Amino acid sequence: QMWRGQIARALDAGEFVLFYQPQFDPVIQKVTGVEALIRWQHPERGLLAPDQFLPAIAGSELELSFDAWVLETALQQMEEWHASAIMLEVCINLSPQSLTRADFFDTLQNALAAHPDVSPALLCLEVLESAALDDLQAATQVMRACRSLGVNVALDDFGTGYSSLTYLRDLPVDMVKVDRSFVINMLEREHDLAIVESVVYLAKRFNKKVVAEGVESNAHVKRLTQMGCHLLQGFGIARPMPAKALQTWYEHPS
Ligand code: G
Ligand code: G
Ligand code: MN
Ligand code: NA
Repeated sequence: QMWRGQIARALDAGEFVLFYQPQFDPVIQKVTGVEALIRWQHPERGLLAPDQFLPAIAGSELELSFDAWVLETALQQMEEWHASAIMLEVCINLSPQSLTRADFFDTLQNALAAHPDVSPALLCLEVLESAALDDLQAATQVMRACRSLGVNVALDDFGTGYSSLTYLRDLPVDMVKVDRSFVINMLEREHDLAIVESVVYLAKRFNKKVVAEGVESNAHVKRLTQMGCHLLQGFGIARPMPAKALQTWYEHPS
């Protein structure tokens, strides 16, 4: 069991890193964006995945510090990539509570102001529908405020929560991410395929960008491209990787 104190200390000690997983546009055959995924480079335990430490801080003030750190780190990375003419959209994951807190808007505005060379249009905030579920009105307001700064908002893990269609209809989001649990087995399970096809169709009817996660094979790429899915993300494209590796991979795709 990780204690919050340990995690807070590790954040101060700079032990967290962002990995980046490419998002591939099958029409232009190019990677146009990445999702930032946090990892803990623990001095004794090695590289830890988010599910090994994020649950321990869920709902706490410390979780808000992580959101701010992720935002700042992503913007610094974008600035660095821009200097190498790498103009990738960067999607970050926000904790559910940030979405319903008015002060997240100030955090975002200040962070963007500190990085004037980064285009807000290249930043995307991934939020869970469960976050909106807590307080739909507050979430809608925070999303609108964030979008007024020019950043994009994506509904993450779509299809796994409750009342998904209401959220798709009512929430001011630019993008929908089809949860990987539907995508992974869609080539073997007719019902999973039906869900993926329906979500892609609906998202497009709502004029939203649609991203499939869990794209594990070339067969997935082919089927999702036929469906008209805008962006593909998964091990079949590339695994999440450190910033340096991402840049090398992007400049010299294998
Ligand atoms: O990277 P991985 O597949 O292990 O991520 C597992 C879960 O952790 C995913 O649901 C992802 O959304 C979440 N996650 C990854 N990075 C972050 C982050 O920086 N902040 C938050 N709040 N969640 C994250
Ligand atoms: O919940 P969220 O979508 O943010 O989670 C992203 C997580 O999914 C990351 O931890 C990443 O490692 C994982 N992931 C990314 N691509 C694949 C994939 O193709 N298959 C599986 N099983 N997991 C994936
Ligand atoms: Mn995500
Ligand atoms: Na997701």
